[in-house]
Amino acid sequence: MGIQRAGLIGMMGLLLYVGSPVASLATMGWEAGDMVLDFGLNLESGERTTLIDTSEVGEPFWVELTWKLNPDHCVLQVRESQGEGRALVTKTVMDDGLLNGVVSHAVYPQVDGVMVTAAEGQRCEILPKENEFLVVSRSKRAPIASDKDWSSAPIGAVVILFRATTFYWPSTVTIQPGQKIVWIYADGAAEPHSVTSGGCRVNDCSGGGTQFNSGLNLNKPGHRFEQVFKHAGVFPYHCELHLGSMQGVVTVQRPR
Ligand SMILES: [Cu+2]
Repeated sequence: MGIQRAGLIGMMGLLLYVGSPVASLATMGWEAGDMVLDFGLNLESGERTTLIDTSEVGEPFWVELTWKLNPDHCVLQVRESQGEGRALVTKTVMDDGLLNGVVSHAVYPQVDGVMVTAAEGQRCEILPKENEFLVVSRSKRAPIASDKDWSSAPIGAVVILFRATTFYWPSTVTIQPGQKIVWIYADGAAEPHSVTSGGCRVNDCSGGGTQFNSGLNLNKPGHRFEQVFKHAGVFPYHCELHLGSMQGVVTVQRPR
């Protein structure tokens, strides 16, 4: 799948899909330094690989990390320079909880490098069948808050859009009234997707988008769309581009 589609580049024992350095992709919505790893990482016990650092970027850089990995196997790290002497310090990346731990998230304003290390005695891989991925974004992305007054609503669920034309995962979620769902783009392909309200009869999804619609704007790694659901009900949705394969349902119900 992804190998033919994304054009994987082998580097230091891992395969990764790099956005901006490939000039032909620059027009497809990718921004400098964006990177998605959705498989191909394979590190032996204690082995470390640098995903991106200042030798590539030129100067310390802002970075946003979104990931779902086995924390017992893979340790995500950043290197920062600290103090007067700008001594380099390597620290383990900690989930800031923005996405409720369903998917891990962290932002660092100025790092010298992003690395992954396999824990002692473990092999670090990104397993597609476990829905694992790692997104490294170097451009800031404001969530598209469709309902601004509610942007601080508690997160009821996080849905991952990935492996283009495949699906939303999980495709069915249940939350409580007043909670929001965050959809995250985590695919190595530069293919746009949408989150559009409305159910489909097989491939006929006409009349959708009346309740919420991201538009076909989800095409960058780490890109997000969020929607708060105030009222109980069943809310099917779909992708405007992949009608048959990308459909999901949000059920909003009061706790019993
Ligand atoms: Cu789609």
